[in-house]
Amino acid sequence: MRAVTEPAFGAAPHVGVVMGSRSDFETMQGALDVLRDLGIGYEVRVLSAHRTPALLASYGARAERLGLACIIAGAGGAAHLPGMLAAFTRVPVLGVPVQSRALSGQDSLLSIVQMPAGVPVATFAIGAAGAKNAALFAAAILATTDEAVRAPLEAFRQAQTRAVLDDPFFEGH
Ligand code: RP5
Repeated sequence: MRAVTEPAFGAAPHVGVVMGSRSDFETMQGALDVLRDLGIGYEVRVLSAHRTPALLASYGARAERLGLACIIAGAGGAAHLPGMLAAFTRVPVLGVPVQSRALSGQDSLLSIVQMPAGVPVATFAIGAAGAKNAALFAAAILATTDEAVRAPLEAFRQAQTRAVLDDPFFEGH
């Protein structure tokens, strides 16, 4: 298994970021940016439920030993990656439906969200918003036990609120 273009960030990876294809990278970059901004360690891999099923199985089986607190898994089309990973590990899987060309990501969303009872995948919005929110959700999980994550996450939320309140756009309208 090898990283795509991003090296592992931070001393020990805490979040696994995986995607079904190199073509998903542009979408998943949003998750990496959020994790980096919050100082959260991560590792990046391409794993395909269909093209590299054995690799997916071995990654899932080793997820706990790798020290992953959760796995953000993005895939498009017949997006079986998050669900299959969830079948192989007890580490929480956060699924990101990548926007497909043919069906605008509706296929990805339905493939990821409609899991059978017993094998949960937390499912996020289609595309860029989903990737960013999956990373923020991963941060929220880590923040329950790690002050080093809680503080920057809180700062992000406060800055986001301030940006809305301080927006001068409507002044004079
Ligand atoms: C899925 O098929 C991937 O997650 C990707 O979104 C989609 C298309 O993959 P490529 O044909 O671009 O490699 O498995």
